Amino acid sequence: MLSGRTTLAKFLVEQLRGHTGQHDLVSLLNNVANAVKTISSMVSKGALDGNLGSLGTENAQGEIQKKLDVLTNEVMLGNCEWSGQLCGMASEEMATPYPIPQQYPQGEYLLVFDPLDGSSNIDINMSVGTIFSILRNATDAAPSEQSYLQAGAKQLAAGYALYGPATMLVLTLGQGTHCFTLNRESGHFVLTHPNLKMPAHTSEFAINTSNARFWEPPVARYVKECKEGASGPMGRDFNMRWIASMVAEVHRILMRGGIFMYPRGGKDAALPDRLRLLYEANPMAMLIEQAGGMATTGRQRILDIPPQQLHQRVPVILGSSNEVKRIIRYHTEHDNGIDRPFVSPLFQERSLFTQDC
Ligand code: AFP
Repeated sequence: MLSGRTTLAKFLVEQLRGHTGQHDLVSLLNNVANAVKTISSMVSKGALDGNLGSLGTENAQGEIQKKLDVLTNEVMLGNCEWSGQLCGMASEEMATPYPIPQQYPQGEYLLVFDPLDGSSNIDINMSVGTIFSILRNATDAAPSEQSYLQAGAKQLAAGYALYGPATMLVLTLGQGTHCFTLNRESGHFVLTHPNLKMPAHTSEFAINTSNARFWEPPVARYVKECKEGASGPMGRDFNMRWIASMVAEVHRILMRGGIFMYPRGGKDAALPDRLRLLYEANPMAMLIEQAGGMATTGRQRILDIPPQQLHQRVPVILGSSNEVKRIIRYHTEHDNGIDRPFVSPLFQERSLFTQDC
């Protein structure tokens, strides 16, 4: 019994009424939602289906694939390839784009996704998610890899599913960010958090501090000040969270504010950035902006980045707007050379203050 509540199917028809290509986008998003329901069921079985653990293969970025990375990728392909809205798909788990098989009608949209983000958490029964983004193929020709290299500002829709205690689908079509909860009895996604608006102000930050020695000075400065709390320049105490699952992290921030950072500076010098632009940073940036937040590399709005490669990685700083603005300012000050720590000339030479005289 839905008690008059809005289902995803009804919401999509109402949001897209009168838009060009309305029926195709509604059908495509319903297919994505069906894939999400299947993935939700798969991950909820835990070890019962024998699907946990590594597969022993590597994905396009050289990361060891979990069995569920590959299985969930197949679920997304299988649910979305047949119904005529898409002309191609690309995912974290495939080195090159997937053309829609010839036996199916070809559409005008491109679907880009990470089928199981945070999958290193799956074996310990922590929250994971699926992230997706929909683009329009700019020409009538069959899409090439180049067709996917569109700035995030061109996304027609973006969203994620969070597989936590409840399965939630968070979606934007460019008119706000809306959150649906899966009713497992009826099988419907029900609109539970319409038009999310995140607070501009926050006292909660999320970053993997084990990478601190690799951070650029503006990020190190910000985190140092958060840790100084009420006794530092922030003038208030901060709290820290790190789940190592971007979907869960972004969901917390959408719900109660906060800031998430995966900035430049990884343990691997050859891969200084961690998160992927097309299927992690761009969809999350659109959702955050549509809820009143901001998303940046520190020096550039995420949604304005012209992609150069399908699996391109970028620094990501997103969340409550006041804090994101502060970090952008720290980057600007650093780049202009005006945030250098003050060093007293008294300490430069042998002096009264040195211990070795
Ligand atoms: P996996 O999908 O390989 O688990 O990576 C998850 C992720 O891309 C993102 O969801 C997390 O924010 C981030 O990596 C966690 O990175 P750390 O392992 O450095 O904490």
